[in-house]
Amino acid sequence: MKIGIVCYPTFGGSGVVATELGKALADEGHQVHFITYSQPARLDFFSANLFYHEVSVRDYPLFDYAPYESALASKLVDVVRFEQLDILHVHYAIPHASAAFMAKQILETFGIHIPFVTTLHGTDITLVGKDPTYKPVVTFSINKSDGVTTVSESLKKDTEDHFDITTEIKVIPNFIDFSRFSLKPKDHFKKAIAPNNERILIHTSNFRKVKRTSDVIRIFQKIQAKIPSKLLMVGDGPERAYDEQLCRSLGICEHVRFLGKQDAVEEILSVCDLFLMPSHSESFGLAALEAMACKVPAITSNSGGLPELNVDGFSGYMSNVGDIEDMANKAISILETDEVLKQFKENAFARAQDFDLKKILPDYVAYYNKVIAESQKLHEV
Ligand code: GMT
Repeated sequence: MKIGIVCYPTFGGSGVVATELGKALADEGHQVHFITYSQPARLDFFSANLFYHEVSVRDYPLFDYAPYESALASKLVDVVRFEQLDILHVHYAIPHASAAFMAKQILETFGIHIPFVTTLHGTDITLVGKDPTYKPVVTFSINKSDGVTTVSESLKKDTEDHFDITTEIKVIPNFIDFSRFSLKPKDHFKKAIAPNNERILIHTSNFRKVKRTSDVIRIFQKIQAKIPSKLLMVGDGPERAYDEQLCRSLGICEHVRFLGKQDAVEEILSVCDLFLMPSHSESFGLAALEAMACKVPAITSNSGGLPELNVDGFSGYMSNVGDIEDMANKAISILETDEVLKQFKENAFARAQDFDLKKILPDYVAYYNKVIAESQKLHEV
C-alpha cells in the first residue's frame, strides 16, 4: 500500500503515534509518505520505504496569518498525484482533516479518487475542536472523512456527544513499540539522581494547563514528606516556569529536577518507580503507557480514556481530577514496601503488553483496506 500521513511533527502524542505508525507500516513493506511542515521528531534515520515531503508556506506582506491549510492541501494534491498514493491518513482534526477533504475534491477533478482516514487524538475534540471558532469545520470534515478513528472509547463518546456525527467511528487505541520501550540498564543515572536509593517519580508532558502539572508538584510534596524520594519533570511548555516557582515556594527544589525535552525518555523511565498523570482530560494517555512498558506503574486521574489504560489497583491507581490527597496516599501505598512496588511494576508491564504495536498495527492495516475497498466500490458504479 502507498500511504500518505499528515500530522503535527512535534513532541506531542498525536505526532508520536503518527510517526511510530508510519515507521511500523514501512517496516512491513508499505510505502509511507509523511507530509508535514518539518521533519517529524522520531523520523531521523533512513528507511527505504519512508519519504518526507515538506509543506512550506509562502510568506507575503498581505498575510497576517499565512494560509497553512491551503499550502497543505496543495501539497497533498501534488504528492498524491506524483506518488500515486492509495490512501491518506491525517492525525488531529484541525486543520488536517479539512485540508485532506479539500485535496480530495481537487483530485476528483483529475479523475483521482483517494479516500482519507482521520484519527482524532484528544484536544482536537475535547478542547480546541469544541470551540465555536472551529466546530463547524471540524464537524464537517469528520463527517466527510472516508474513515474516522479515535484513540479510546471515551474520545469516541465525547466526539459523538459534542458534534453532530453522521459517520461510523472506529476505536483503535494507542500502542507501544517494545523494541524501544523496555527497561534499559541505567544504574549510573539512578545513582546520580537518587544517591541514597530514594524512590524516583516521574512526569512527562507538554506542560499545558490540561496536564495539571502543579498537582504533580503538590502530590510529590506529600509523598516526599513520608518517603525519601525524587521527582523528574520531563518536557517543556507554558506551565513550567510556574511549576519551578511552586517548587521554590514549597521548599522542595533539591528533590525536583526539570529535565526539559528529552529524546530517550525510555532511558529515564528505566530508573523510575512511579509515573504521575493527574490530567484534567486525557483521551488515552500515551505517556503513561510508555511508562508502564518500562515497568513503571501509574497514578492517574480517572478522566477521559485513562480508565481504558490504567487498571485501578493493578497497574497503578486512579483518583478524581484534583484529588491530590488521594493520589498522594495511593502513591505512598505503592512505594512503601519493595514487595508491593515490585508487584505493581510487573502488573504495569503486563498491562502495557495489551497495547503492543504488534497487536494494534493489523487493526490499522485492516481498516485502511476496508476504507480503500469501499471507496473503490463507490467509484465503480
Ligand atoms: O497530550 C497532549 O497534549 C498531546 C496530544 C496530542 O494531540 O498531540 O495528545 C493526545 O493524543 C495522544 C495520542 O493519541 C493521547 O495519548 C493523549 O492522551 C492526548 N492528549 C490529551 O487528550 C490531552
